[in-house]
Amino acid sequence: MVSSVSTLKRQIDEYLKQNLAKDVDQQTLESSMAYSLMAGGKRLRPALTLATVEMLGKVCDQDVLRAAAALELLHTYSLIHDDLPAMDNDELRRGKPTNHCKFGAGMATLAGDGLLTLAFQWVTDNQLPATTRSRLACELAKAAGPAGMVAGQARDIEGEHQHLDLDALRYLHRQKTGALLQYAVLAGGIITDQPADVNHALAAFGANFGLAFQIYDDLMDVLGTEEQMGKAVHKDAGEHKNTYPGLLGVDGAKEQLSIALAAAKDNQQQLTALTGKSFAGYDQFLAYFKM
Ligand code: GRG
Repeated sequence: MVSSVSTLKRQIDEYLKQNLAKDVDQQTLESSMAYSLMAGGKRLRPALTLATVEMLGKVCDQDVLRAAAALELLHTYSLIHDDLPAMDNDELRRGKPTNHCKFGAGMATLAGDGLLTLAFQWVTDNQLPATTRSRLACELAKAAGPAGMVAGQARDIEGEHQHLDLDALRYLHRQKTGALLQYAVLAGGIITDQPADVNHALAAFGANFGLAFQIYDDLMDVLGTEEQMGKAVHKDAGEHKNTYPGLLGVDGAKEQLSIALAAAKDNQQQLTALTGKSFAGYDQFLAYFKM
C-alpha cells in the first residue's frame, strides 16, 4: 500500500529541515531560503514522486527522498520569483509575508537562485545510478527551464496584454504549472527505471493532473478565501490575467476541470493495464480538487 500524502509530506519536511543548511554558506541567504521553503507548502510535487516510486514497487530511501525533495526546492524558487515586485508583486504566500517583503527583493532573488541551483545539486549528488541521475537532471531542466515553466511564465507576462483563446491558455498552463507536475510523476518512473510506454503514461497522468491543478487554482481565485489559499485571492480579474473562469465562466471552468480529472483517471487505468500494479494511490491526490 502507498503511504498517505500526510506521511509523505512529513518525510519531505523532515528531509528539507535536516539538509538545507548543510549546503548554504551564507547566513542571511540560508534564512531567506529556509523562510520560504519551511513556510508550510503542501509538498504535492515531491509527494507525487514518492507515491509513484512506491506504487511501482521501490522503497523510498534517503537517495530517492533527496531527488524528490529537490523538486520542492525548485518549486519554492518559482514561487519566490513569481511574487517579486517585477513579476506578480504579491505580499502573501503560504500564509506569510512573501520573501521580498521580509528580506528585500535582492535577497529574495538570490534565495530563488540558490534554491533553483541546489535542486540540481540534490538531483545529481546522491547514490542513485548515474544514468538515473542524469535523466532526472535533464527532464527537470526541460520541465523547469525555457521550454517549460519559464516559457509559461513568459507567456503569462505577455498574455496580460492579449486575449488568449482556450488552446493558447491550455498551452500556457501546460508549461507554467503542468510541466513541473508532469516531471514530478515522470521522475517516479525514471527512478524505478520503467520502460518508455509506462513513462509515457505517467507523464500523461502528470500533465492532466497539472491541468486540473491550474484550473482549480483559477477557480479558487474566484471562489476561495485568503485564509483557505494562504495567498491573495480575487487578483486575476483585476490584473486582466487570462484564466479559465475569465474565459469560460465558473461553470465552464468546472466542466474543464471535470474533463481533465476524467482524463487523469483514464491514465490511472492505463498504468494498471501496462504494469499490473494498482495506481489507486493517486486517488488521494485527485481528492485535492474538492469543489
Ligand atoms: C518565476 C520562472 C517563474 C515561474 C513561476 C509556478 C509559477 C511559475 C508561478 C506560480 C503562480 C501560480 C500561483 C500558479 C498557480 C498554480 C500554483 C503553482 C500554485 C502554487 O502551488 P501549490 O498550491 O503551493 O502546490 P504550495 O505552497 O502548497 O507548495
